[in-house]
Amino acid sequence: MTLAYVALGSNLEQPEQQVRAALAALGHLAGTEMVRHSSLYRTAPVGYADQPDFINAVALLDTALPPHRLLDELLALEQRFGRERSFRNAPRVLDLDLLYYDGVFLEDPRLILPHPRMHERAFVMAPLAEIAGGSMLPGVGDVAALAAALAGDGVERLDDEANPNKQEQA
Ligand code: PH2
Ligand code: MG
Ligand code: MG
Repeated sequence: MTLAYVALGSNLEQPEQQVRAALAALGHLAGTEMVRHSSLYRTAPVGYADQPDFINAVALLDTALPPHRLLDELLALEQRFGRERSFRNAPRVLDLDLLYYDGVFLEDPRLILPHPRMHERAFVMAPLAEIAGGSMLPGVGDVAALAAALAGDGVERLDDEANPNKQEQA
């Protein structure tokens, strides 16, 4: 069992539906199962502000794919959803970022693990804390504490009765 956390983001073309469809598609990747995923979050854009709010979520996958193969599958899925790349942090139909892969540390031109900026982004840490709150991730830290330090900045959890993984927050 190899656990990998993936961040999802969309702010174009009905982002909620894009993220829900992408969550379903992740569980159908070769050799991969969805373990659980967070609720959807509406989040203010970070980095390049002049664009629509995002819908973000985080998924925990159990995968037989090695890290670069999983990355290839994530990028292929972005393509299938119609992702176009214009400039850095531009609005997008679907962004899938590999956050963390089974405690692996690596850095090459295509992939850095763990994701180097995840701990400073509330749009990643809030949904991650929902599904991995008790976890201490090597190279990242105490997920709940990091998320708490960001204080949910610009992040609002959507009511999601349909999500069986939903956990009430204190
Ligand atoms: N992704 C970025 C840059 N800024 N802001 C929000 N709220 N959500 C994102 O997913 C996001 C962002 C780069 O991938
Ligand atoms: Mg991203
Ligand atoms: Mg990306």
